[in-house]
Amino acid sequence: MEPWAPKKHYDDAYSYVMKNGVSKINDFFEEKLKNSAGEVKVKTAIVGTTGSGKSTFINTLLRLEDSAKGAAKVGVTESTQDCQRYEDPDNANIEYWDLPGMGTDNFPAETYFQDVKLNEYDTFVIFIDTRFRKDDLELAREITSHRKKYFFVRAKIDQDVRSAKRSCGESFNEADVLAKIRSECSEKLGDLLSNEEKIFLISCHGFEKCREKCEERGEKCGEKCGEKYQLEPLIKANRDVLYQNQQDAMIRLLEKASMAALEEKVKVLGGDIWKTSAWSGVAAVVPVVSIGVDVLLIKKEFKRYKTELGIPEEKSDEFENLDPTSKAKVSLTLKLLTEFTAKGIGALAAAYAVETQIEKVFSFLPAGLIIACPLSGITTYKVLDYILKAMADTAFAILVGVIKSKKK
Ligand SMILES: Nc1nc2c(ncn2[C@@H]2O[C@H](COP(=O)(O)OP(=O)(O)OP(=O)(O)O)[C@@H](O)[C@H]2O)c(=O)[nH]1
Ligand SMILES: [Mg+2]
Repeated sequence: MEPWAPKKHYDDAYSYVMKNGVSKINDFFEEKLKNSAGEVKVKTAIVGTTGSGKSTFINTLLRLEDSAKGAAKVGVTESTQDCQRYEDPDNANIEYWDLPGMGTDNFPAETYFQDVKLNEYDTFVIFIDTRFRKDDLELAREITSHRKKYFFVRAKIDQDVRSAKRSCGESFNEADVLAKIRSECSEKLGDLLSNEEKIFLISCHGFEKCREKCEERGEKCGEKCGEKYQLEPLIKANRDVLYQNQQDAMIRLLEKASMAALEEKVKVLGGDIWKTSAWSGVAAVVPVVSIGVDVLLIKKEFKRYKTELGIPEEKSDEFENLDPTSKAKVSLTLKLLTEFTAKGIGALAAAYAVETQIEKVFSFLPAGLIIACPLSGITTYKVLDYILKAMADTAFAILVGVIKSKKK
């Protein structure tokens, strides 16, 4: 499902193209991506086995005690019964969803993905505690198959460290214990893990104790504690992916709006042609005048299409920043104007037959002029139609090139 973005940005892009064509469209997109992509709503699902510490993590994120008002419900027995939404305290457009644990009677592992609508989320944090279960791996596989990003959290590390202390006695070494857990996680995840940095060994309880101790000493070292218990790196890694999702969603929205507007604009310009051509036909009553009028008219329309569609001048800064395909198209299209001598127009028109349009030109003309008009009117129609098609093709190439560069 597409992340939600305010419709205002679609409308802005549509209006921009209707007004300016593709002129400086790169700058317009850049500005939107830089200043407005953060308004796209993105969602992270906190998923995994029941009792693994998902709700506790949410409370740590919200900087709330488990018992505080508005905190996620935490408990030694199955606690979260439906999907609960929480806002990131630093960015209201990032939502964390506390999901019910997987593998209970209410949420069996087999149907978990459908039951909690996992497809609606942008990223996933998969929680496990103590042991890896088959279900955890299945869940990761399912998420990967939907091309979504996930992070693995091995929670309650404080418990592991305490247990190791008991069992190892003198030989206890915390760093060794953590390294062993990390390597066990990598081994179990195998090909599901592109990179070991996606595993976070966290402890919300450890973090909270660390922070309390700091405060007792009168120090503010929340970030340092967050680093130690891996909450900070997890939040940052997840935010980086979400930021990219926001950028991607914004560019898709801008693409949709600008393409639709450009199509509309070309349609409107195309609709004008028969009227313009018919007037050129009227001038053909005095045949000597007709050729001169055609050339002027065509040159005038050429310039109008160029402005309306926002085709840049050759050698301008905007032109220099275009991709090679667009540059070549702009050069070719602009060359058409210089080639427009009366003879050139005739040759062009002859090469470009649009017989189906003849009736349109005829239908507009007053009955008495029909005999005198066809040659000039239809020729003008064909030429303008040809020019507009070339110009529109160039404008679309510019737009596609800019969008492509933003999708990288
Ligand atoms: N030692 C320790 N215990 C934790 C930690 N995080 C959570 N717990 C405990 O684990 C138990 C389950 O925590 P929850 O946060 O309710 O787990 P959950 O995954 O939300 O559970 P469900 O909603 O039932 O799926 C609670 O008793 C928590 O206090 C931690 O970092 N260390
Ligand atoms: Mg819970």
